[in-house]
Amino acid sequence: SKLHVKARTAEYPLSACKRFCVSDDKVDWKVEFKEYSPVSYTAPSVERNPPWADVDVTKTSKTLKYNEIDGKVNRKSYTGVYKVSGNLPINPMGRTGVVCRGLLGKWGPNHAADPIVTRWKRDGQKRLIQHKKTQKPILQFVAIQRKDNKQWAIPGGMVDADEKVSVTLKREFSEETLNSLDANAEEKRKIYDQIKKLFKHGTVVYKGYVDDPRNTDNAWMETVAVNFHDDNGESVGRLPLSAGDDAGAVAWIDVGRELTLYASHEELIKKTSEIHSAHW
Ligand code: RP5
Ligand code: MG
Ligand code: MG
Repeated sequence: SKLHVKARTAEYPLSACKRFCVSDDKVDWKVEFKEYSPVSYTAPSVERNPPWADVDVTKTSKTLKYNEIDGKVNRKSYTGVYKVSGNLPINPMGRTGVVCRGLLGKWGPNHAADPIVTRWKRDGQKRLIQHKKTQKPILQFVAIQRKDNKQWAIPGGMVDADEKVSVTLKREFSEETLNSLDANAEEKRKIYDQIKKLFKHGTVVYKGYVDDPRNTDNAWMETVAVNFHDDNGESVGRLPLSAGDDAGAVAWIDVGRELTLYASHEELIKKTSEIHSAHW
């Protein structure tokens, strides 16, 4: 499926590791694939055992509570109950050509949250701009250019241990798009108040598997994508943006089918344009 393509393209990000080739007809675990011999990869950043990573279950007898809330870590999948083979969770979307965790810290689902902040594109008189072809108003969303691969993306991030998704959404948006703002404490407080207000009313666009290039047979990304729309462009739509944290650049980008974005973000933005009957 379209949702599982980048997760099996040849090169694994930030490494020399090449995925074992899995053709479209061999993705499904139910299809026999005797020659399948995926490469094993755990990034040095994960092997160092940082606080955000699990123990290496291939090296200990410790078991994790898969498909459950395991202490402060949510190991449930939005896709349903996933299989566990031995003590390794199995990617519910199929083969990826890589085993172990790669760049991901958690075995099984790695939960993220994606804030999709939108406004309407307007002219100098603040009138909505319609697309010449479709006659539909054009939506804009806040995008960041990721430092790791230079691709444009929604400013999402991982849900921290014990963190509520609603908190992750605000935190990641602030860290990645407003962090290094050249504003004094008072101005920053005002900006944060506006974000808090806008983020009170979100529309869930998607919950589920993400076609992320870091996915493996035993670890994968899942997200909750929520749209926060500034309809009159008077709140967050007016904020000065400033790239911070994992972002190399930040911008309001026009929504349309010619967009190329990181992971499954094109799909998420397309769904958002449908919600608002905007140009696509
Ligand atoms: C994607 O990776 C998610 O959709 C989210 O945008 C992002 C989270 O990972 P980091 O930005 O923390 O690397 O799969
Ligand atoms: Mg991020
Ligand atoms: Mg981040």
